[in-house]
Amino acid sequence: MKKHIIGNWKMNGMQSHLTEIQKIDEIAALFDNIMTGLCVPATLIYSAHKDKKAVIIGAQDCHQSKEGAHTGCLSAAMVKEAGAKMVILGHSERRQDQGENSRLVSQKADAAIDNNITPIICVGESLAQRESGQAEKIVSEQLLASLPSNKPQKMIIAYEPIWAIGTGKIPQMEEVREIHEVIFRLLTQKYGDAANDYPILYGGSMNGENASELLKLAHVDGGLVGGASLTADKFAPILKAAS
Ligand code: G2H
Repeated sequence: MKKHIIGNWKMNGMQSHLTEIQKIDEIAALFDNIMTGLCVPATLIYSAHKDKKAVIIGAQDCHQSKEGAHTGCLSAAMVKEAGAKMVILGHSERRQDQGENSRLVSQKADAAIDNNITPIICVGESLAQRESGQAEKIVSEQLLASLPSNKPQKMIIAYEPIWAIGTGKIPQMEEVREIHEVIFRLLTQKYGDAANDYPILYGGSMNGENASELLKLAHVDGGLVGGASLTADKFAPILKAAS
């Protein structure tokens, strides 16, 4: 499987940053052994996806319903029409800020799949859960409850320990390896050989310095990168490490 390096721009990025996406696209085109993606704010999806050689554009959320009275929300069909080919679902920031739970994430994954968009389903434990030895249990429960109703053709899982997000701290390599193995095992139990087709990404303070060690671990098929995806000069070393 190709390594998947996907940027998550979160609530960052104005029209003036499209030039940065252009630069990232040019660099991504040099690495045809990597699937490079950028999940940008909804306001940038359309402009960002136009005329791209290599980088795949994604959204950061979609609603679980097809359409209707949901002020301020965007359906999977809408982000697809704008140009998104994938969508981040259940990021811990949304689980915290918007109170999203795994059942809702699963419904959103169904909506994404119905519209031919690849769901990127995020799971991860808090520091308190990690310190009390519950990381494996929490991640397993979250994962199983967040998966779509049916076996998907395409799906990406991102393991993001909450305490590593935007903090510059990352877990011990062995801790990352253990959780990725647990995720792979659960996917295999549920989907059989198809589990080999679902990339499992690590997310949380991945950068040009730690990427190569993380990406060498078994079942770490790529990274979901926040801060270090905002500029081409920070993102490029991660692509290089993955190549
Ligand atoms: C984790 C990650 C991107 P950062 O949320 O999904 O962000 O790399 O800034 O920790």
